[in-house]
Amino acid sequence: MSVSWNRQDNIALIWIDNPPVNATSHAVREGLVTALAQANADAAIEAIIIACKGKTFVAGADVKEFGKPPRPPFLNDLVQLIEDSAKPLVAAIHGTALGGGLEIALAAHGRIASLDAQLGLPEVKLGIIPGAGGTQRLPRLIGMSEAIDMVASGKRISAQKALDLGLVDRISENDLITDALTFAKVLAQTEPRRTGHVPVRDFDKAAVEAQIVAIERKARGQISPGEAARAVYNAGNLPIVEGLKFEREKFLELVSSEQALALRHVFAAERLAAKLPDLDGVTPRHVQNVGIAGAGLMGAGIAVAFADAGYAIVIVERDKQSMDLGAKRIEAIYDRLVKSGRINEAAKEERLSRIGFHFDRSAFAQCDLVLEAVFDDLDVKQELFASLSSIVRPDTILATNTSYLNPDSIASVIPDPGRFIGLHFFSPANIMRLVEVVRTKNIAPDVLAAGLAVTKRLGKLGIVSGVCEGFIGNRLFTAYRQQCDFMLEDGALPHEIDAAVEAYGFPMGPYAVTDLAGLDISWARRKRDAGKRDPALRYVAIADRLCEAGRFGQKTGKGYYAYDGGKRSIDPAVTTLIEAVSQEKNIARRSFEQGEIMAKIIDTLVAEGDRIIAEGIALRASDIDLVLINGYGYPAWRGGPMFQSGRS
Ligand code: 3H9
Repeated sequence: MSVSWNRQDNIALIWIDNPPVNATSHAVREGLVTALAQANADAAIEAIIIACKGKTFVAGADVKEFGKPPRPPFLNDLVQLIEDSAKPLVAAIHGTALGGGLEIALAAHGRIASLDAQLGLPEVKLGIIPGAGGTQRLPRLIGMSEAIDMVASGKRISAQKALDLGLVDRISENDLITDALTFAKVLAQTEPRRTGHVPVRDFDKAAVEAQIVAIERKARGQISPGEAARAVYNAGNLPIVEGLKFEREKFLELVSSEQALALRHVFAAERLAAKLPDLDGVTPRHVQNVGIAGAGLMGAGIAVAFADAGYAIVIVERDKQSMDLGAKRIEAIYDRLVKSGRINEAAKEERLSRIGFHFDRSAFAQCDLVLEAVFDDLDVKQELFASLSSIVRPDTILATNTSYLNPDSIASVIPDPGRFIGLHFFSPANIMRLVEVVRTKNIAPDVLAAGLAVTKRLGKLGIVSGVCEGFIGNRLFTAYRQQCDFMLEDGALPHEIDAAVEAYGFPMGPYAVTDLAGLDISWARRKRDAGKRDPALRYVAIADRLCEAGRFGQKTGKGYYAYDGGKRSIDPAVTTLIEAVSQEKNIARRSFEQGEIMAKIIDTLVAEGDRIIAEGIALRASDIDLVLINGYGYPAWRGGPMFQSGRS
């Protein structure tokens, strides 16, 4: 039975029990309709509580039912029944109240949440808008601008923030059901407050319209955030019945759109990525105390990511000066987070208190995992791990964050390579969601499982990669950049390629990205590897020529573009340089349409993705899509190149 109810005192406790996340599947909707009717018909019942078994309140509509013909009772009708309930009704929220789950809670007459609960309307991330009243009821509780922000971003908020905004009425710090019963008894003495009848507070129309325009611009081609914002805006301009009608129609239109299909692919792909056939039933090796070697840009970001997730961290730098610099770097990251309002001063202090700074490796002795983020040089890393082997426990996991070195070569210096793993973070590590979990040659199953468990606890997306030059991500990126360079040499210009890529939905084109990152590091690598290059392969010398001219990107005021006064502009000198390179190879330059540029890029990514899968580096096509979306700005609403090509 996915819905049941019992009485406690004179309160009906309706329980939803639909693992894993109590989604409002058909049986749940049917069960709720029946339970509500029974509880309302029972003369002894004074108030009703809706609560959930398991680890969470309702986390949304059942996404597995999307794309299938809808079966009544529909969620929006059920939500209306809840609001119309003659007897006062309380939603008792623990875990997450998301999407349709929050819509149920919004229609209740009172909401109580446990302290660690999270609430949100994440529908836009699935390419849709809330379809059961969320756009109309949320602004009635928290105001127009806050509601637009929450619905269009899809972000979750904490119970405390929900209380501050007026989204929940009470927080339970003890037993949720006991506190919900107390609350329900209070509500039983009053007329139910029906959210749909609450007027939307006055708001500044011009400011909200500007907010919506900004949301649409930021969505870069994704439809749902703007549509969601406009649906919420209706709550301030239309009677609720009309607002609900518009919302429902828009929901039904979007749920079968291409973008929603692509985003559902991403949703399913993310859950699949964590499932490895050979790890079935394997318990991850335990990790709580984490050591990080090196507190440069990468190490500092990684330390913050671990501290944010509640780990205890030991950082070791090679001397006092580097250690102090590392500590300053980490503090600076937290200062920025405090300044932007993402965390408060107390949270900063608490997280910093869990990071210990040392300049002696013996501080790693008690760590469950030691991750290096030192200079990307084989000798440096081998020396580190060779010395660690005699410091840490025999079961301590050793991890490298290398981007380009072979982790198996690094592991060759330790006696037990089964405990060696690659954890390749992307920069800035406390922000970027992707982590490549590198399956080294001799890795123990519980170490690989630990890699995935740790990335999940960090709130990141771990994608398992085999060992190859650049792993999955940088290998795809290299192929993509090479294709762009071919087009430059054949007749396109940097701004044309950047414009095509940005119009497709990437936040930045490849040449703007390169200018931002700097051209010098990859130039140094090319020079170092020049001897290994196959002379029969096409080589584009444009980047080398730019570097020879001292154009290292934004930091030198010029790269693929000029940056006079920091503002990017097309530089005729670069056009001349590119044309000269084409001429040296007798290439007759031609023009490229945006569509052709993108078709070539996608074909290249798909071909490289196919090779990566054929070599067993990636497990599945959908992992290729996830790496590009989460590491390189590929627009999620397009699903990824493998999805576009029908491979995933
Ligand atoms: C919506 O509500 C529309 C309404 O406005 C209108 C309707 C008319 N449905 O993520 P996990 C499964 S749209 C079905 O690894 P966690 C998931 O596939 C919905 N299944 O766990 C996986 O199953 P499996 C709005 C779902 O603890 C298992 O649960 N809601 C759903 O890391 C565990 O998932 C959302 O978008 C679902 N809605 O995180 C919420 N959700 O093992 C989406 C999960 O067989 N969900 N499953 O692959 C989440 O954000 C996370 O799952 C959650 C738990 C935070 C809840």
